[in-house]
Amino acid sequence: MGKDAIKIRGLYAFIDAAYVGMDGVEEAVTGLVSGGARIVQLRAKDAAPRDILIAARVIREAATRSGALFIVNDRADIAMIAGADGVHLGQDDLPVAEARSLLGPDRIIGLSTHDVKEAVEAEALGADYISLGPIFPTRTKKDAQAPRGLPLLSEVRSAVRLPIVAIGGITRENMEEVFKAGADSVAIISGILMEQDIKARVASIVSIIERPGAYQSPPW
Ligand code: TZP
Ligand code: MG
Repeated sequence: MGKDAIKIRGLYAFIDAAYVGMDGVEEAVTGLVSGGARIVQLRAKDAAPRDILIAARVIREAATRSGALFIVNDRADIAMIAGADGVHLGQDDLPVAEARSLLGPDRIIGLSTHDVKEAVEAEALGADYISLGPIFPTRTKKDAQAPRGLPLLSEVRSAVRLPIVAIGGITRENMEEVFKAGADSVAIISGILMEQDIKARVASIVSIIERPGAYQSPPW
């Protein structure tokens, strides 16, 4: 496990260009980190690689100033060039081994999973954390698979030691049951980025997560 993977816990926040636009990246990252986000992922599905790189550099600076981890979605090359802390790969992106050879042992590699088999494989492949989802219905991911539900999250929790980032339809209101089902971290996209005041929403989520006893401690 990369040395920073242990930091994959609590809120996993996003800068998703579908919500904030490429022009809104700087304002969004400022809102997220000033609200207390410790992990931010850049997700820009429809942007050109050179525009993703520009956005990544903006986020890199803001994340460095605040000490947050910065993860780039899909693109190990852009993660490397921008000096991100890691990359988040889908099942059809570069294989973990190839991304690892690009990024080296210390960068974080996350892998999207949808069932127990993929989760166990991800661990064997050397991923540092997995995402699991969609837990609930979501409108953010156009090609999302059917909602997995909390029982599957608990099954995956028993099957792997890696940090689990639960994703899909998670909100401030339902995140506590997601942690209780075994998530180490909750990914929340629309539940933050559709808010008028991103900073206030993040601060509110973080204060709930940090309340003593609000969720189970990671096993590692
Ligand atoms: N992967 C599985 S569900 C999802 C992704 C990227 C979208 C989650 O977005 P939201 O708005 O938090 O439901
Ligand atoms: Mg992807």
